[in-house]
Formats: sequence, C-alpha cells, structure tokens
Amino acid sequence: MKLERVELILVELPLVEPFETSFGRESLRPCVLVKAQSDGLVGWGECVAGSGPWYSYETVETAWHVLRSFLIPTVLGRPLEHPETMARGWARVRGHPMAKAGLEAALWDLWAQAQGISLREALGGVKERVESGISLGIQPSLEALLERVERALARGYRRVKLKIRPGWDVQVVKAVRERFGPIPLSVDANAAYTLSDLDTLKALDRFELMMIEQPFRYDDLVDHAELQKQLRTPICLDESVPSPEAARQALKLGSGRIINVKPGRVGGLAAARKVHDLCVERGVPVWCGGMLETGIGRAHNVALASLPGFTLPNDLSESARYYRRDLVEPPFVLNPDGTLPVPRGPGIGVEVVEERVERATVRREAFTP
Ligand code: OSB
Ligand code: MG
Repeated sequence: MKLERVELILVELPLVEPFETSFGRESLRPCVLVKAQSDGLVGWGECVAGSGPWYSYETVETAWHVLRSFLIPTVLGRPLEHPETMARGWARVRGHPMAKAGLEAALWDLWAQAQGISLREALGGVKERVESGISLGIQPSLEALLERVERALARGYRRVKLKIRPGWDVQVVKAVRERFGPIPLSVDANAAYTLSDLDTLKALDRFELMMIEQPFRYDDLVDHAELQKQLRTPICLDESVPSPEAARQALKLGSGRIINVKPGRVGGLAAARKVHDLCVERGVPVWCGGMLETGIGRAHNVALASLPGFTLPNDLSESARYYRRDLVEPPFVLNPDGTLPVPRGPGIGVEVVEERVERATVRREAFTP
C-alpha cells in the first residue's frame, strides 16, 4: 500500500454569522483541505491557516506553498505507515505547524481506515461523547451578545466563552454575570493586553471565570507567568503554545494553569496528544480549541477530545453554529446533554460530501509520484 496521490483543495465557506476577535473579523472562512489516497481508500485533513497572518504567521498561501514544495514530496509514493512514522519525513521543516497538521490529519484518517478502526481508537481516545462549549465573537452591541448567550444556554452548551479586547471586557462580563448568574463562563483575549493592563485583568479576576485565555502576546510566556501570580483565575494558554516543547516550558514557568490544545497550532494530532500526555502527567487540565473548522477538521478534533485528559468543555460546537451546510454527513449535532458524539466508523467516521466540496472550491492541485 503506497501513498498514491495527494490533492490540495482550497475551499471558501460563508460563516452563518461573522466571527470577530481582537485580531479581526471574518465572514468567509477559507481553508485548505488535504485529500490523500492509497489502495482505494481516501483520507481527509483540514489545514486551519486563515486568510491572513493574524492568529499566527501562517496563511492559506504559506500553507499551500509549504505543503506542495516541502511536505507532500516527503511522503508521496512511500508505503503507508503510521502517521508518526510518515511525519518523520518532514521533521526538518521548521515551523508551519498548520501546514504539517493538515497533511498529517489526512494520513491519520487514511491509516485508521486501513487498520479498520476509528480515529478515536487510533489515537487512544476513551470517551464516546465530548463536552461542547461555544465561543462567542465580539458583537456590535451588548444586547446582541446577551441574546447569543441566552440562545447558547438554551441549546445546552456546557460553557460560554466570550471574546474580549480593550473596551469590550469588564462591562461585558459584568452584564453577562448579572443577567445569567453563575454559568460556566470564560474569556479569550487573543493576545490583546499587556502587563500595563493589570487593573483591567484584576477587575476580570472578580467574576469567577473558569479561565482567562491568552491575555498577552502570542509569543509570551514570561509575562503570563508574572500575571498568573497576581490572579486567582487560571490563565489558559492558546497562541503561546506552538509545540509540546513550548507546553513543557510554559508549565515549568507557571505561565498558566490550563492549556487549550489545537492540533493545527502544535503541528498535528500526534503533537496534540503529546501536549495532552504532558498535561495529564502534571495534573493540568486541557480542552480542545477550535479554528472554525468544517466537519472535516471537527471530526479530527472530536476524536482528539475523546482522550481522557480533556476534562474541560471544548470549543467544539455543532456544525450549524458555523456553516449552513457542512462539508460532511452527518453534520455534528449537539446531544441534549450538551455533548457531541464521537463518530465510531472507520477513520474520521463521517462522510465528506464531495459535491459540496466541489461547489466551495476556489483552487485545486493534485500530486502524484
Ligand atoms: O482563539 O480560540 C481562538 C477561532 C479562530 C481563531 C482563534 C480562535 C477561535 C475561536 C473559535 O475561539 C473556536 C471555534 O472554532 O468554535
Ligand atoms: Mg483562543
């Protein structure tokens, strides 16, 4: 069984509603899909790099370039082996974790199918359902936000996360607490603050938040450690943990007490599992973050979140919250208890509807040995 063909497909999907964070606003989600073929099987992966270098330095175009010139050539035509073995081929490529994760994801799907097992089993996951939280973007008005929180709670989400930035923070959290009481609530700053905002962060510390996510720079660990000493609320790191090695250093420094695990940010599912294992060893809770994935990336994330250390609600919401028509069938639908089911079929366990992929396609390129 050889890896016979890899295809890159750039799709653009309109979001159900625009998603705004401290780094920008997005209404159309572009993403690079990776389709890998071997012996009659097809594996799918999704690269979460965005339209511009705002969340991280990677973009759709840098990912495409790195995939086609440096990653795909190292695996094309090779015998299909375990994804961690295949990934050794590109170990010398520095950075570009999202590009690596997209290709590795397709290989995980393919490899699991070849073994006749689900991705959950391939990763060593144990849960049959994973806890679902929702991440609510910055809204045009407080009223609009309160309405979305109300809808999310009615739908059964187990945690609400509010995107914040200077000017949309303490008053917003206060209003949500006043209206909804002690709901499981967190905030995510996407790196919008510095140590000079200590007063604001201390004000947020009074609202019994589950965590404050990534208050400081995308590459900072030192100031986060300083801040954590001054807050009761756990700091959760997202952008600042681009690898398992960075996770180890963050925990050593005390830069946070919780880690948000995103396969795209750390270089793939294997690396994500390493971060998980490290955190379990140290008694640090983790949860799976999201990048507004289509059902393809979501299926990988749900399988990852079935590992035992994912003890906090994840940024894995149902398909309909992101896209009118997801790329997979069945779409992800919330259970009444606020969880998402982990698919049981071979590989990612959901069917990619190629006709929908086709309709969203902007560009595609196939590679053969
Ligand atoms: O910081 O967690 C983040 C979306 C895009 C980029 C960064 C982030 C997010 C989210 C959305 O918070 C999570 C989701 O996919 O539901
Ligand atoms: Mg985040």
